[in-house]
Amino acid sequence: MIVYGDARSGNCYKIQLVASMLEIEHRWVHVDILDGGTQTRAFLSKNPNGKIPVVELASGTCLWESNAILYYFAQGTRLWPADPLQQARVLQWMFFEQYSHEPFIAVARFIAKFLGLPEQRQDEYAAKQSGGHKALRVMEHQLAQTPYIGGDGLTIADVALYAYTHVADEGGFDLASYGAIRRWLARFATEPGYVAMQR
Ligand SMILES: N[C@@H](CCC(=O)N[C@@H](CS)C(=O)NCC(=O)O)C(=O)O
Repeated sequence: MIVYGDARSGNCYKIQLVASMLEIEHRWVHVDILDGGTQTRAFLSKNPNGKIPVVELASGTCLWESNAILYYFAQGTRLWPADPLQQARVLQWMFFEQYSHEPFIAVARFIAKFLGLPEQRQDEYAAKQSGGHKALRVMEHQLAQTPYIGGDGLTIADVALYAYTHVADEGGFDLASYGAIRRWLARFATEPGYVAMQR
């Protein structure tokens, strides 16, 4: 299996995490998004949406969208619950991650860390802060009640949300007032198979 990605991207780091936690052998091929690496004809044949991560299975089939890739690998493992309601709960948090969390926290981080906070994107960066903090408050509320985001056990919803939450400071989000989130981040980093993000 080949993973096309950039290790500094949270969406790609999710795949690195799940592969390590589930001991899935793979080869990592670096794709540079700032240098047009996702817009080449060869890359677009793997993902017509022109984004990383992409996983190319041994059969040659390609799968994209980070959370769909997490689901593909997690089925039948400790990271995917058996109960249908719990499964829906995990999906609830993964959709939350993509619609209410990543578009604020990941994009603010991209503007600051990858682009160096250029003048023409400073208003956009500032506008991302309130949405990011709203997402963090929602997570804080849940994590004050349960040890993991979906309830009592670790799932791919934790993997999906850990990826950008643990580097939220790089997007200007101070986690000091989010005690439950910080305890959850610390707990997550002790899970078997955990690997740190290359930053
Ligand atoms: N919803 C997608 C988002 C993927 C995404 O935005 N990838 C970024 C890097 S983190 C990318 O490839 N950007 C390049 C581009 O949009 O041209 C996922 O979860 O995989």
